[in-house]
Amino acid sequence: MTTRRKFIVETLTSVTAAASVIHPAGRRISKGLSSFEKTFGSTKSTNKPIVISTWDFGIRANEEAWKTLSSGGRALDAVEKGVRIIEADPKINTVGYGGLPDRDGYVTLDASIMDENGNAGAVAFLQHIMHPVSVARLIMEKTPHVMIVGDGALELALANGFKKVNLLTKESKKAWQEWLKTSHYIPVGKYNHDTIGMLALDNSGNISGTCTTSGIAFKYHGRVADSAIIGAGLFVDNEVGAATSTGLGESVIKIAGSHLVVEEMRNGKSPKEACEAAIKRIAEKQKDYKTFQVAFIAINKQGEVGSYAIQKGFQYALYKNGENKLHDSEYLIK
Ligand code: SD4
Repeated sequence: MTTRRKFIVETLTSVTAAASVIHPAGRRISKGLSSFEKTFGSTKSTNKPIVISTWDFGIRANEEAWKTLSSGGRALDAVEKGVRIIEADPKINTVGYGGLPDRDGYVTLDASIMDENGNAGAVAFLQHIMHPVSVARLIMEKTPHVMIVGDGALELALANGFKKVNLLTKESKKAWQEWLKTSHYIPVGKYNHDTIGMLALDNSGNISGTCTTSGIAFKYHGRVADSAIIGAGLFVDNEVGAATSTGLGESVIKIAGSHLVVEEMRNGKSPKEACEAAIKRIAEKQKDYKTFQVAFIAINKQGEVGSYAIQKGFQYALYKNGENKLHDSEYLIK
């Protein structure tokens, strides 16, 4: 006679066996588990909530995001609030207010956001608004579109209560005037980038992400790069995970970087392995890859994280289990 306990164990074993396949790379991956997981919960350990973001200023952004996450809030709210701290900081000259201008002296901002339902919003070539992340969210939630740029985005923001501000600080203006003396443009500089990308998994198990930047300093007027492009600088698939990037945006766009990272996770790779695969794709396809920096960070549904960069020096901030720490990323060029 089958006891109830034995029946449950046997049922679980057969459901698990039926629902798991061995990936060619040897990792056991979950396939079609959603009804199983709905009934019995995840078979893997879960670190929730968790937030990860790029560079050392990610520590401060994580701190803010954690307030929302630790009180049971939504990952979408957490990532928006987190990166707003960096957007508003005039001392950070790569994001939002205080960002270095383009070659003509205009500060133009790019941002994107995605929620757990696959909704996406993006804004590019936006001037005079301190919080492009919130404009991206506005576009996602209040318009039928994914991306609005330039004057149209500014008009939309102003009509929805955003304030018009001068984003060019004294310091950034001075740096631009200094640059004008030579007008030497080095978009491929290894260190000319510090975009903030942030990914979070909330207590409900939902993932959201965002990416926001003033882009590469002294870029062409009108230049838009990965941070505003869904699939390049940011991608979230709540069934699998999320990824975001920093570094030379043109390079990331050419391989649809963040989407590639998420697809690699879907096919069984860990977040770190997936980031590494995307960096290796750049190295295979772009001959000049040694001359610039690109880095990805990623998170999966189980709350595992990872990162990989082309060059040494990339760091990411990770807040989990109540601890907020800066980590050195692994990288390709040793
Ligand atoms: C861009 N990915 O615009 C961004 C650069 C970056 O701080 O990381 N900027 O290409």
